[in-house]
Amino acid sequence: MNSLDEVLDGVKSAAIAGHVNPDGDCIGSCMGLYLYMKDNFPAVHVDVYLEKPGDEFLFIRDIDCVETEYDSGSDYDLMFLLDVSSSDRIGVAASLYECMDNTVCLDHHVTNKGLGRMNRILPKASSTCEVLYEILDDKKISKACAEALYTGIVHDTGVFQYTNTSPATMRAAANLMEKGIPFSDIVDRSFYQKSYAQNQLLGRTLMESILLLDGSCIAGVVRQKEMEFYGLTSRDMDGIVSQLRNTIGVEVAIFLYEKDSCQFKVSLRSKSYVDVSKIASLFGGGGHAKAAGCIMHGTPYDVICNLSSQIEIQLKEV
Ligand SMILES: [Mn+2]
Repeated sequence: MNSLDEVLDGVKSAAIAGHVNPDGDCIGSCMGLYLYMKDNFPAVHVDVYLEKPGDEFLFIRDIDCVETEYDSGSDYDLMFLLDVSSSDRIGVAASLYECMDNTVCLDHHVTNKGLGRMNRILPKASSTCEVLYEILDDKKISKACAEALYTGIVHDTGVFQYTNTSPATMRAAANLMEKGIPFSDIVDRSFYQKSYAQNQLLGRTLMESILLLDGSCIAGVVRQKEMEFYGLTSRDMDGIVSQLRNTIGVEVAIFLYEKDSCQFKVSLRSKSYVDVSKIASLFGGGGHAKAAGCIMHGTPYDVICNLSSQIEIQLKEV
């Protein structure tokens, strides 16, 4: 698959779907593709299915057109799966996927085994937005589409910081910048800006974090009652794990937040040599070498012990 044109040949209707709990890259790639198709393929009917995007993404054009529920009466010639690594991660359009034969998956998760009938999965790419950008015609990318794609690249590279950032990433970002997008505002508004309550919880989580494995691992936990106290939800937890990872001497950061009683969403980040996607996979999750996640059950103590023993195995291999 080298271009979107070949994928859309003969297609009259298409659905675009991202993953559960959509992040900047998921929203940016879904909206980027949606806007590109609206701008350049007006004859193709296109719908985008996502869980309600966070307020920090409201600047993206037509984000109010996102469908947050799938009506089983709607059918399509083609379904795009963007930034989705496995079928259990498809968000609101999961039941559509089950009855679709013609599916195209664009992704960069190393754990993706080929979710679509056609796949473009590039584990070395910074983001799904970068994977998508490569099959679009740059001349046909509007400013609004460029804003969406730039947002995704910014989010998945931690503002061009993580090692998944390559010269190709920078070239794609530079070309998007040429469209005259407000790049500084996009970074500030969608990535760095936090509410007062989010900062309060971040500070508290850092204060109560613990160091393990001689300081090479750090763990932070947020319980349900704390989220309730600050009036926060799961999507407000973004950024806590990367702040934990910033600690000098730490190779792996573990962040847990309680989804249900004794059920935790686990985020793992590593700095240089531990492959956290392998650890997340052991517990039924997935992701990338340096950023991965899974769901685990038990007390925070049990969960952290189970994770840290796996981390220790990899630390000893070095
Ligand atoms: Mn991504």
